[in-house]
Amino acid sequence: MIFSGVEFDVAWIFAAAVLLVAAWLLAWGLSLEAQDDRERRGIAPAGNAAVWAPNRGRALAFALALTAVGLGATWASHGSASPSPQARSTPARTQRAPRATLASSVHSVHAQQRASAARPEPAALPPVARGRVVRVQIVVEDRVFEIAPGVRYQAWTFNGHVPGPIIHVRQGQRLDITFTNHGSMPHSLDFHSARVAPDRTFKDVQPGHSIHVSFVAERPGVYLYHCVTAPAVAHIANGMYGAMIVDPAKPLPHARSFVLTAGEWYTDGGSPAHLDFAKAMGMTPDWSTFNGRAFQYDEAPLHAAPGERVRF
Ligand SMILES: [Cu+2]
Repeated sequence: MIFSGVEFDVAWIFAAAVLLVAAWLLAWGLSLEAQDDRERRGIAPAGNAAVWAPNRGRALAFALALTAVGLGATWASHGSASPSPQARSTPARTQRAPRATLASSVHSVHAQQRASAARPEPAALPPVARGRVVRVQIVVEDRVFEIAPGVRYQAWTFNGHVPGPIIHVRQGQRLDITFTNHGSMPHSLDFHSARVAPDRTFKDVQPGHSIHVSFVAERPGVYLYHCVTAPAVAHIANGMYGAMIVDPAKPLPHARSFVLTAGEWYTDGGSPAHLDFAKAMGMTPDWSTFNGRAFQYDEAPLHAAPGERVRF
């Protein structure tokens, strides 16, 4: 909406209405108090409408003034209500994403992070799955999510997250994995913890199809699993990786345990950003992250008690 050469949108009209009502109520409350005071001091008779009329007038004037001040202050701090037509027509892909270098302003990154609505990816190691056979569902989904404060990326995900789900089993347990591809191209799974024939188990799964994989976790350790569809670099760089923890048959001493999966993002600067394959091949990431998103544990740190054993 254009008004006197200035653009307003619905949010501004709503804000003005709310301010007006709030200011009116405040002014009315003040005038009621003043009236009470007059009555207590015997200046005004109770319930005299003649006294109320000027009070209402003053309240309305006060409300209008307060609304004008509120809108003016908001305008001054945020600028125009809507982007200019020129700004709207500027292609988003021409905006460059910030690089994760020391040259970046720490203050500006932190300020952006505080404005971020994304929740931190859980870092706590989930308990070991129960039973002789552990059933795991992994679903491929294309999803846009925030890889750093203010930076959105068109990712290929396992179960909607980067990294994929933490798989925690004990040595000797059998995994029974159902892998479903809801993505837009063929994908696959490669478990470094599995000693199986890769051409049979890790084959490409077409969109809309599923595959069933089963193997025994024979060796304890911390393993990568990832999509291995060619070019695997692109699939991993787009988010298709996760961690699998195989505890030794004899349990380790109890510890507060965290999983921090390192990852790198190579962005083309678009919004949402896509993979810059040349950057990936050159190993020049824009963002290096733990559990998919830069700075997420800065404001949601991992906690441990003094003297507590911690395992990463
Ligand atoms: Cu893939």
